[in-house]
Amino acid sequence: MATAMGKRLDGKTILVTGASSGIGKATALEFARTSPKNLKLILTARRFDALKQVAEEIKAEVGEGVKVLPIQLDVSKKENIDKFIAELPEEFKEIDILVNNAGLVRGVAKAPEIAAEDLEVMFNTNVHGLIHMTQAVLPIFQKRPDGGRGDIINLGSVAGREAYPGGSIYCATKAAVRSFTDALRKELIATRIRVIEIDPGQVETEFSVVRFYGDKAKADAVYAGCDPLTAEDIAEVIVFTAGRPENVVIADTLIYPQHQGSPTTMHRRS
Ligand code: NDP
Ligand code: 8X3
Repeated sequence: MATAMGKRLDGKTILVTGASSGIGKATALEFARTSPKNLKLILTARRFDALKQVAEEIKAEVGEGVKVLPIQLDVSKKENIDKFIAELPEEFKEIDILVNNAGLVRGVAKAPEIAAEDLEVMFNTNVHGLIHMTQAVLPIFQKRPDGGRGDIINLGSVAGREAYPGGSIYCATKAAVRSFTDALRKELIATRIRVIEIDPGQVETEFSVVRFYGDKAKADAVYAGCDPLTAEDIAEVIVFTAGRPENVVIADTLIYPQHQGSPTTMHRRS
């Protein structure tokens, strides 16, 4: 029997950016599990083979009720996003939920040692990409009655609330996401468009492997003696926010694992 949340999500078209791993992949799977009878999922990332694998996992788990469209997309360039929206197949054009999840951190350098390339990649992906995608999808929402309908779910971070040494650029990108999200919610107040921010603390995904440029040992050390959140923990929160009744907006969230109290306040088992 379908849950109330499953019924509310039934028939929706959902776009998840950064769905090839971590939180994005888990979110795609969680949406499919929650509403397995009639759902459309558009999954994007740069790694197309990984997206196809996610599509296969969803099909194996829930069957044919969830239609998955994997599309290769680098969100860091506006022209890619415009082309992607323009070329969406007719049956996937009416997006109802946008999960702006694609994002990354590169390095732990402190000024003046921050590489120009890392600065550009982080801002172009986490900030420009999220804003360009939001601007590309909003007109679809705004064509609907009552000023518009749809959900925009942005992945911020605890790092956007409290900056830490060695994370200045990543923290600045997530602070920018927070400001943009807050302003957007206010700009859309006369519509039925919900604007939602998800701010996780420490989640074990490919995030730290990317931060340390592929050095798995350094990434593993980040989680040593801790019980970090899983991608599934955050996926459940994302799907919960999208699955609320239309008049309920979970505007903001902060999700920690038990051992964490801020980006730098951690209890580690000795
Ligand atoms: P992962 O590295 O596991 O996943 C990141 C996803 O973003 C991948 O699917 C990656 O796909 C995609 N991505 C990166 N760059 C681009 C790009 N230019 N264009 C399109 N897709 C891109 O990390 P997480 O799942 O942890 O991260 C997801 C989000 O959660 C990020 O926004 C991150 O900042 C945020 N977050 C993570 C936390 C953590 O501790 N892990 C805590 C708080 C927030 P591909 O490489 O195939 O392009
Ligand atoms: C990821 C959380 O604290 O590693 O957004 O930057 S942190």
